Amino acid sequence: FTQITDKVQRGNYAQLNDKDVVHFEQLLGKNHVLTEDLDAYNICFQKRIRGNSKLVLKPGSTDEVAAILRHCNERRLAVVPQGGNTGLVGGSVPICDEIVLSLQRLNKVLSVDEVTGIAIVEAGCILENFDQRARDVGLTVPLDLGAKASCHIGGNVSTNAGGVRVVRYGNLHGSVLGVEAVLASGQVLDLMSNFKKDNTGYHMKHLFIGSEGTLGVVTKLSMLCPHASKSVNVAFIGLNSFDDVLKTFVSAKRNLGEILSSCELIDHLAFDNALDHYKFLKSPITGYPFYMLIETSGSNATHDEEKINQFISDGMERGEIIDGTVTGDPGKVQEIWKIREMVPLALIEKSFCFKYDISLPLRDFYGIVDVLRERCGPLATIVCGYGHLGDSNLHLNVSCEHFNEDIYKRVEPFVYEYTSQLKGSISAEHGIGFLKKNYLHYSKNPIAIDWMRDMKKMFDPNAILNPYKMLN
Ligand code: FAD
Ligand code: S2G
Ligand code: ZN
Repeated sequence: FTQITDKVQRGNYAQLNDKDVVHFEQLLGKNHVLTEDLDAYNICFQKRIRGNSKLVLKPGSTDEVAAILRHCNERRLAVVPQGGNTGLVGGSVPICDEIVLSLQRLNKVLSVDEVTGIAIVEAGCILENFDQRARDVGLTVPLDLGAKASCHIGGNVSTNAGGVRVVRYGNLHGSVLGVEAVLASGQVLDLMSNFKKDNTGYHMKHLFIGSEGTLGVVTKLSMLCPHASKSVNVAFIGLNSFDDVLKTFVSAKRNLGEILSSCELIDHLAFDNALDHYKFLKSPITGYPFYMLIETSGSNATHDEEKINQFISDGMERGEIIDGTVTGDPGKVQEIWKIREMVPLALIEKSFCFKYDISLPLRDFYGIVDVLRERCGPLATIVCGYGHLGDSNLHLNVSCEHFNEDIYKRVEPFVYEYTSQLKGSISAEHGIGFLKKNYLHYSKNPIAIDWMRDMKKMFDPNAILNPYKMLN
């Protein structure tokens, strides 16, 4: 563990005592109050942070969440809300000894209406389970990311997660219709809505989308789920230059239009590393500097296949696409998506990696990878880039055997300064959490940060919700 948490001064929160534990056991029942074997809740996904929580609480209802927060607020006990604990910015684990409030038990899909497309779901529902329930009635959740088997929809809302379908469905500010959240005081704020249109005053649901557990605990939400597409095709193509990648992206938007549902980029270092690390991965093509995964989702297979095949052959004719494969076979589609999904895991598993999740102007999307490769030289084992080209969201990774100051000084704050100079975002989709809070000012001006602080004080005057995160 890079003991980055050692330098944190514990806030003046109360210490948990036996009376608190008894109170929670009476409230929740003993088996929903954990005081042992808490590593899974204390350690973040990337194993970079180990908190020191002595208590994990698993409420089974909104009222129980409210009762927990009322008690913690009165006692000034710090709390970290936790979903699937797949977050990548250290936002979901304790930094000191905060109580972990796990939403695991609030995991029901309450309703999915195939006529209106509106689903009502509890925050602790695992994304993949939610999507399965939606598919049972011909709908799908307008969000898909590599962590779907573990992340919760409440965690997705709290981080305003992006994923691989934003180019088609937009982000959660558009598809979430309403939320129910419990404030630090224990007050339940019902902002649920079953309508796309509800212009009655301030649109407060947006405050909880992306607030990373610092303003309230999301317990329920309503979401507009599109119809699952009858015809899904994936093109996996090899290209020689980033210039050709951009041209191909423009052509995809122009010639695939309304059926385009994903446009992902993988550079050869990220691609080769994934195939080298996971022998089960099978790729129809290899040996190119860049790969694009372009997915279409439509309602007419014949129409779609014609369009995507035309798109590929035109791109090859212009020499922008060198090689590629197109498939609508569900098994092969899965196989190709698996390559993209395993890219980040291969990097995390292989060695230490500095991870950057940044929004950059599309023309500058990849330049930073070459610049960093130059800057790090032999200090880095891999400097690679992949991500959501369709959203101008690059995932830049600098890998090295072990964390070392030399390389750290070459990448930070350089990456953030570079991003800020291009007016990009230092966190495109993963949020700020604990790991990025010292860099917030690269993407938010001081006045905006002051207002964020004022809002935090208004919603959580005792600062018990997810302390040490997002704001210094
Ligand atoms: P957690 O990690 O448990 O928590 C995340 C944050 O939300 C924390 O601050 C926590 O306090 C807060 N929180 C959680 N639940 C609640 C709640 N109910 N109420 C209030 N606050 C809450 N992210 C992307 O955006 N796009 C991707 O493509 C993507 N791909 C990933 C791939 C892999 C392999 C992995 C491991 C992660 C990936 N992520 C991605 C990051 C992560 O999955 C997302 O941030 C996800 O939304 C986190 O959901 P979670 O339930 O695990 O939340
Ligand atoms: C992705 C996952 C984690 C990372 O693969 O889309 O969001 O940064 C990322 O590699
Ligand atoms: Zn991503």
